[in-house]
Amino acid sequence: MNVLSIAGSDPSSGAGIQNDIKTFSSLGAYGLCVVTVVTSQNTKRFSKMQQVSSEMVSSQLESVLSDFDVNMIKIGMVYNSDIIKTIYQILKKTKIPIVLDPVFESTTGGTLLQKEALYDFKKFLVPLSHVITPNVIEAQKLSGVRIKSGSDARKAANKIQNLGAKNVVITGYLHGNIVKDFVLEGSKFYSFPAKKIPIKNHGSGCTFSASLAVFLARGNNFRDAVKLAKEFTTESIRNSQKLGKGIAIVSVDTKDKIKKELEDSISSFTKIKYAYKLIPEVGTNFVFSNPKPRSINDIVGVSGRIVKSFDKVLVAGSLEYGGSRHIGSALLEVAKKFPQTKSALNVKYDKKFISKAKTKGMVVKNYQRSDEPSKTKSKEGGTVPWGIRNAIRDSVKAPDVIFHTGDMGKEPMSIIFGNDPKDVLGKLVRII
Ligand code: PXL
Repeated sequence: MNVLSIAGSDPSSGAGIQNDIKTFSSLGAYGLCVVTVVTSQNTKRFSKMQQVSSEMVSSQLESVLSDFDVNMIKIGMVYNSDIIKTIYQILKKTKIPIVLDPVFESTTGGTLLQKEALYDFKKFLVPLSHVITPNVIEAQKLSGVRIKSGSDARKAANKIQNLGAKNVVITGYLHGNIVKDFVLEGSKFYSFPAKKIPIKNHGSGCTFSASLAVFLARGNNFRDAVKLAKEFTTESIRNSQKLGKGIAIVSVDTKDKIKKELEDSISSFTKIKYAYKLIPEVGTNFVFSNPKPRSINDIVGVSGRIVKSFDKVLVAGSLEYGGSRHIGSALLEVAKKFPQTKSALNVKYDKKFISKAKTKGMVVKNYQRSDEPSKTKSKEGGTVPWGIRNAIRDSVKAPDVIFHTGDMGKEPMSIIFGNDPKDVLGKLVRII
């Protein structure tokens, strides 16, 4: 998945394109970037800035858009009308969804959008956006509505939507020690409250909009994407670090929910009594997918494998998107037909497990590796998808277990499928 950030450079790497690229990468997306402005700033003060010429902005944009398949675009600091119009000329016809993050002023007091450019910002960029993510102050500037209550926020969001934004998220409305994000999704208005984390930080706005871009690109519905982005941002603030002498910088190297849930279940798996006996010679992988995976890069797995050493179970590697080719591609194939299936784990084939699964009413399917046509056999990585496709060809229900009994030099194997890692583990525990 490729996500493009069009934004300013922040040498402290807390905000701007540096933050965006780190956030994209942390969430498993490939980050592209077009620099609009170079700033000099640190955690204490905002010093200077210099615009990148419109020729260069437009040439950068054309370079990436003509080469990469871009799934989502995030626009951050654009500074003046010249840059706004340059971006507009190139993006006005694009079908790529745009997350527009209006950034007007930095926490350290720097001007990120010239006052006289607000008119063109509203006229040209707001209508291009799939979603716009102002904080309360920015929402007030865009709408002219003073926000002192939830109903004011609703009024402001409606006004911003009338400028042409499809959806609006107003972040950071503070009420006591609760911070609320207000969402106008089409005509639906709702809010997400959370406890305020009392850390003055640099970069949380960029983190929210950049992570929202990834969660939307992953195919989450709008409400879920906003919720996930909020959780990710909250975590990045909670883990923020005082790296310079001034305010803390958000830490976006936090694990997302998919990785966390998988990590918990892997830990539970390793604690199963005699777990080492479940691990085949080629090792085990445990995977968990984003909704609607397009490739194994949307699926988290252990970058090495889960292996055994005598009677110990070792997790060799880290949790990464694209971390498992084998089990990842098996899951991908099942998810094409049964989208609710999002997690899988392979274990040693054992006749007793299979009959137990059948007795318990599970959906058990199998394929014969020896039936594989030479066409897919000769294709690198073609065996698993072929086998899984075959196994579930006539199935009207999502499979719980798919197994094969091996072939010349190929170890027999079972794969357990479920809606999430806990579901998979639950099934495993019932059949062993
Ligand atoms: O957080 C907003 C922001 C965006 N882009 C750049 C910035 C800042 C805040 O400092 O410097 C380049």
